[in-house]
Order: sequence, then structure tokens, then C-alpha cells
Amino acid sequence: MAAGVHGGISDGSVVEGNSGRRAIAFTVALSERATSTVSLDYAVTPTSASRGSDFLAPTTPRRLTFVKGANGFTPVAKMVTVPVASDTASEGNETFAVVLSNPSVGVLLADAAGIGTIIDDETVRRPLMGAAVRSTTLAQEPGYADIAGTRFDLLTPENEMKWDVVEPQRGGFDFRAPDAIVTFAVTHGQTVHGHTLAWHQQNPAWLTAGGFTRPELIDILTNHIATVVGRYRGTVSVWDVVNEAIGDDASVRSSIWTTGIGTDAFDIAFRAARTADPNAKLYINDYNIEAPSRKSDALYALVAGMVARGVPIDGVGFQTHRTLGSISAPGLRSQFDRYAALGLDVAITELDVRVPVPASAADLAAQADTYAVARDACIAAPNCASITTWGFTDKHSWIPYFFTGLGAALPWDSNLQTKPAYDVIAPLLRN
Ligand code: 9MR
Repeated sequence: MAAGVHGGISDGSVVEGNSGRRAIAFTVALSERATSTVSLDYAVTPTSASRGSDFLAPTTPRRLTFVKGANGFTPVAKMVTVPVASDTASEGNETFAVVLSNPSVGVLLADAAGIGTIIDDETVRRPLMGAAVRSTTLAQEPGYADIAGTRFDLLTPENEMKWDVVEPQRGGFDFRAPDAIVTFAVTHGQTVHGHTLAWHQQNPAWLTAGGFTRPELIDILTNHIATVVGRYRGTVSVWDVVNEAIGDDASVRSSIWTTGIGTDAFDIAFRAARTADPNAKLYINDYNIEAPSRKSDALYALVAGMVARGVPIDGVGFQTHRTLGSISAPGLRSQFDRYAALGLDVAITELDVRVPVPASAADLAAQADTYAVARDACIAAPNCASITTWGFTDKHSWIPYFFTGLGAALPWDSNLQTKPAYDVIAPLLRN
């Protein structure tokens, strides 16, 4: 048997049910003989002992990634929901099988309940896991700081690197807030995703109402990028150089940059960033580009033009602010793959999935499924570098302030308790 991975699934049990779905909890463990990173696809499927039509069909395979730590592999607890045809009074008697669908090499194990499991040892690359954080909350809430510092590989300042914070007066820079996050990340062995250098929002009035000429604006933009990127050279590993370049009408958005400088504003920004830190990855970042659309095509055309002109761009950030069920694996892959063909990375940069609040258990289960689509698309795409959630706790999320009646969009709830969406990303998190 190839690299000799052994493992098993145990403790399968139906933990909750309603007329449309069952939630099933189980634990996956790997033996210490496996290599450092192992991915397993699993699906829940009907068994001969399950009552006929209760389980409609096997679930779509989902992927678990194990990373070997100093103490070996940690067993992973999972909860998965499956569609069922009808409610029954005897949920506790139902049986199911959790099947690992990588059967090319491996061993068939069975636990006490007779659950067959086939184990494989395909080695996968693991995307970095990140979260957007707020400097004031890091300083004020120890529970928040603990999760931020211990579970993620990468932190994105949610607002602290934006123009209105960093350059509130022309040439007058204030780095206190971004420095606090960068210092926190370095202390915790994390990297930083810088956000953002050219955007149409959160710009100070001196900039937007200054009546500057094109040469003046080029000078202002390049000086800002040289100063900010230069300050964090070597610690900020990736920058959203340009944010939200394409409007909802699929044309290049008008902003202080595109109207004041012109169509070459973004090229100028990328070149200035490369000069300031030759090793940082340079991204363009946008929303509603997670599937084929006029907007995603417009972004692709913009990026392909940059590549053709030799503009130093390394990747495309997919914000992924979504609603339940609004992304699909084929949709995401169609976009990831065409940037791979240009030689570019992609990343999921601002993931959240908003639901009506107070959130129902069914919506939180469906939310986990939407998170799983994003996670699995990134794991499967060789050019997907990272998955970052926009915040991590519902206590500190932009959603309720922007969408009346919606919220609960993140993996931890307002009391820092984990939600079903957490179980989806947990295999990729630190610890
Ligand atoms: O989450 C950010 C929120 O706190 C700010 O008030 C808002 C200002 O426009 O920006 C939010 O972050 C945005 C990010 O910078 C770009 N993509 C969309 C995010 C949510 O609006």
C-alpha cells in the first residue's frame, strides 16, 4: 500500500433532525504514519440498514485536510447535514455510512457501528487561512485577540490601511492603527494581507475634493504607495493594490483615480507597489466575480490587459461576500482557472455568508454548505493561495450595518462560540 495511511471514522451518530435534513456528527482520525498533509474526501451515503427513502442520495463529496503538527494528527470532528425525504419519530435508529472516496490506495476499516471507511493519502497543498481584524478590538477583547492570534495564518486589517486612516493629511501619515495589527501578526508568527492602496471609498476629503491635476494625483498616489508599502516591506506579504475597479454595470468604475489620472491609474499603482516591495504579491480585489457574469468578464479583460502590458500583477482577490447557496464549485473554478491560465494566483479575500437574523438552525447549516463550496473550490484550485473571512465573529461584522435584518455571517457567533460554518474551515485552521 502506497505511503501507508491508516485511519478511521468513528462515533457516527444522528444528532439532530427535522423534516428536511439530518445533521450527522462523526470523527475522523489518521494514523501517525501519514505524510505531513493529507486530504480525504468524504460523503454521507445511505446504507442497507437505513430506512429506505429517508436518505435521498449520497452527499456531494467534501474534502478534509489534515496537517500534521508537533503532536501528530488531531482527530477532526465533523458535522454534516444530509437531505432526507420525511421526518420520522425514531431518528436514533437510523444508520448511515460516512465513506471516504479516495479508494486508489488505502485500507478499509470498520468501526463498531459497521461504518466502512476507505482511506487514501493524496497529499494536497493547503491554502493559508486568514481573517480581517480590527485593531481596537484586538486591544480591548482578549477572547477575540486569542482566536485572531492562534487560529489564522494571515490577518487583514479591515479598515486600518485605508487612505482615510493612513494619510489623513496630504503627506501626513498615521501608522498607529496599522502598526498595531502588523505587530500583533508578527508576534503571533502570522503574515499580513494589506488592504488597500487604490479604492473609490474611504478616501480623505483633501484627496477627493482637492481639485488636483493628473500629474499631482500621480505624485500623490505613487508617494502614498511608496510610503505605505515601503514601511511594511517584508512583513505584508500580499497587497490589494486596487480594490473594486469594476462597477456593478461592468464598466471600469469612475473614481478619483480613473477620472483624475485616467485608464493607466491602476498600472501606475501596481508599478509603484512592485518598486516599493519587489517580494510582495500584488492583487486586484473585487466582489460579485465568483461566477461567469458581465462583471467578472470585465475584470478578466482588465487583468488580461495588464498582463499583456507587463504590469506587475500577481493575483486576483475574490471578496466572496455572499448569500446562502449563491456560489457554486463550477462557477468559482471557471474564474480561478482562467486566471491560472494567465499565470496568476487567486484568493478568497473577504468571505462571509449573510443570513436573516436571528439565524435559524437550518440557515446556519445551509451557511456551512456555502462556506464548504468556497473552501473546496480553493483547495481544489492549484492557484488558490488563501481563504480569508471578513472578520471571524458575528460580534464584529460589517453586515448588520449595511444590510437591515441580515447578519450572523461568520464562523463564530457573537459570544465567540463556534457555528456549523466553523466546522467547515476548522480542518484548515491552526491548532
Ligand atoms: O468592513 C468594512 C467596514 O467596517 C467599513 O465601514 C466599510 C467602509 O466602506 O468597508 C468594509 O470593508 C469593505 C472592504 O474594505 C472592501 N470590500 C467590501 C467590504 C465590506 O463593505
